[in-house]
Amino acid sequence: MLESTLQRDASGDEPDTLKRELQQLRSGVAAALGTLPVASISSDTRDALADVLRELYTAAPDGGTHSAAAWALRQWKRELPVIEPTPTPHPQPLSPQAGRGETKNPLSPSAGRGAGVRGWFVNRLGMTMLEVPPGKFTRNDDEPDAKPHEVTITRPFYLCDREVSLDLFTQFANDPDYPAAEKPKDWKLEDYTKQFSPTGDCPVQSVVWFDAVLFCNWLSWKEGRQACYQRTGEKMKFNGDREEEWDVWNCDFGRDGYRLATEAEWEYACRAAATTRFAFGDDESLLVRFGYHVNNSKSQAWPGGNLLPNAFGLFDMHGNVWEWCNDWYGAYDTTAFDDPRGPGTGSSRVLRGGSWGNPAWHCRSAARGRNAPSYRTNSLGFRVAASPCGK
Ligand SMILES: [Ca+2]
Repeated sequence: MLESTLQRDASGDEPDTLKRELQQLRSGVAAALGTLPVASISSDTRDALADVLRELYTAAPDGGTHSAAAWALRQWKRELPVIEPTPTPHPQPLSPQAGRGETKNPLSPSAGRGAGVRGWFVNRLGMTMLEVPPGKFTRNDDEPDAKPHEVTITRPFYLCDREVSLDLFTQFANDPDYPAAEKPKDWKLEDYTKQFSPTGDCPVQSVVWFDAVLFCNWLSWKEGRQACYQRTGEKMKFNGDREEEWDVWNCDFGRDGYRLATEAEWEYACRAAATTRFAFGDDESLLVRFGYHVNNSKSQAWPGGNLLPNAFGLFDMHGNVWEWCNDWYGAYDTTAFDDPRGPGTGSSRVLRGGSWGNPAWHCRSAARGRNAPSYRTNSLGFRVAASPCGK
């Protein structure tokens, strides 16, 4: 049935609602297969189901099914098929003025979208970028005086299926072909880093916001895309435990490179259309299946993709490591509800999702964290996003 479902979907003839229902069915079945005790299934059936999962992993048009199938195959200790990376980025750099209707950028979900075209891709560094469709969510930080308000994400964007790994960040920090001035200043693969991320596929942590931004620019360079982040040339003072002077950075959302998600994009993606406290509902006892937090982490971060993804196919949005967002932290702007990007300046940057060291409450979709962009600790990491095109 699943195979015929795939074939029907590949025809591209179904209305959107049917497509969504089919996607939910496929991703739900894939995840459910991963929960079955493998020993209880005959080997013939097991092989046949593994073939279906591989097909879903490679050909599903939506990231939710792709990630659920990957998770199930890992539970069954089956190798994942190799996905060919997107061969080349956009052949001609997009101008920052590139409009919303642009379809030539391969990051655009509408680019070449026809029968069987996937809403996700794997880049040349092996990172899986998932399309997050536009939509609305209700923002409410659960504080007693907070007024819920609806926020709209007007454009699709891409978000990596997992946090940036220790291996990838180390590759960046050690890249001999990249200018030293554009690399992290004080990040080192020291014992304390390895202690909390014991293998290279664990998320990097102990990175400051500036390190995350530098990584995004390196990744854009590696992938032949335009750097989103530029220093303005200005400096700003900060008085924390000691006086600091920071470079002022600008993020150009019109560029086709990699960047951090805005706080609104992050929460929208974390919720994956759920209106409950977590993407999976309100019952925090279920968090052990979706996110590493104080009850299941054994006081460390864990490899991305170990636990169940959300409906968009994103792993570890709840817990594992906190994730730096692009925004300065501030009270929510309750006058602008489309694609909010936070205050123009501030003294701390937004962190989202909670970590291996936190109780469930700090890992819920609406929970806001913050710290100075120069703050470094073993529970802070990040994941990368990319605009589809244009501003
Ligand atoms: Ca996380």
